[in-house]
Amino acid sequence: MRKGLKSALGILTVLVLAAACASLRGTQGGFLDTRYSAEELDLPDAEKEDLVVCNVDPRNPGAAYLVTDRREVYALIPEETTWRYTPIARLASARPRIICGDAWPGNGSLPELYISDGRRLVMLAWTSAGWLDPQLLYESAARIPEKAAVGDVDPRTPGSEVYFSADQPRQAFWEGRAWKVALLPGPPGYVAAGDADRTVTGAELYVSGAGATDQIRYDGGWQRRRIAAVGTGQPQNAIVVGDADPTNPGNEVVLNWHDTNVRGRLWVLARTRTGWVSQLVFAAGEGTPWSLHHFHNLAIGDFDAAHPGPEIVMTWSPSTHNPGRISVFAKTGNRWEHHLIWQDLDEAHGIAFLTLIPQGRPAVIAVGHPREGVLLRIR
Ligand SMILES: [Ca+2]
Ligand SMILES: [Ca+2]
Ligand SMILES: [Ca+2]
Ligand SMILES: [Ca+2]
Repeated sequence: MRKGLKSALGILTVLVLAAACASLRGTQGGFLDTRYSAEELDLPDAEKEDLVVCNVDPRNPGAAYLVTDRREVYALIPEETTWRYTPIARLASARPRIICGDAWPGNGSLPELYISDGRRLVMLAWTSAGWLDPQLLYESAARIPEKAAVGDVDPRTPGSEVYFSADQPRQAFWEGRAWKVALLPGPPGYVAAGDADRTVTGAELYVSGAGATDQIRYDGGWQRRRIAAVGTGQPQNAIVVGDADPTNPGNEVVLNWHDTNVRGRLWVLARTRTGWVSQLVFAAGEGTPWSLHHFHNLAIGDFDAAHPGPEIVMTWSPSTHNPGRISVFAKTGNRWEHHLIWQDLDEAHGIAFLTLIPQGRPAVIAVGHPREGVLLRIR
């Protein structure tokens, strides 16, 4: 990190620490499911694009990492009654997306942060010497539109690789001394990596574009095949792999989509004994005058004990920007339930599950525009 920036960030940290002392306020109106409590978080005063909860820094287990439109990456560190936040890097792009995973052996089994930063894919890693300068993994001619994905999809490399899409889907992998990037087959799309197919050993890659979601795996060569044709004609906004459906063993692929004049849809793709099945979980705007539905990020976790098994949480808006909403989707028997648990005037974008230390209580943290951050817990 350049010296001038480092000292500027140091001064900023002190100011931020002072401001954070009075950080907890009651939620300022808006809708909230009475089973939950909400804390409005005093976070960096910039549009918050995305966040991830990650044990990237062993000094701060349970910390969240935030990227803003002011090109900053912050560590958000939960403390007894407040949150401390501190800048850790400055990047190039105003619309970054962030994920966490372990694809770099240079800091052992600690995970790293991978940020789609405009046309660049960047790694932020903590080592025993501190935060490394942002490492450029790839610079693309085309924009890298969404989050990268980390998973051990390729058996030829030890451990996990990083996947992303620009003009085509690509794989970045650490080759002992340097990052290498290889092309994957087929058209680009939003990517997710994980083990959602028990008939294929290990993790698979999922690439989802307009009206088509494909599985990519390595079996003596890259193989790509269609598993769903949902979201016809329009791009989706998020895709994740996790155990979303308790009635189907193991993980599923969850994705949403929206575009102008299209009613948003949330889908779960499940590999059953007989093949891939697409389940429509939520169709926003049926029977309403709304024509725009911006679905944002998704996360999967077992958060709410009122539902046995896991839940999906999603940030979205019933119109172009606000209000921001958080919904929970949970499957009981054959039925997907929808609970709108939070709504406020600010837009909600990034969302992640969190375990509050030391209480060990589960919580959901969400951030958005123009400046809100909210922490939801079960009462
Ligand atoms: Ca590592
Ligand atoms: Ca591998
Ligand atoms: Ca598998
Ligand atoms: Ca499942």
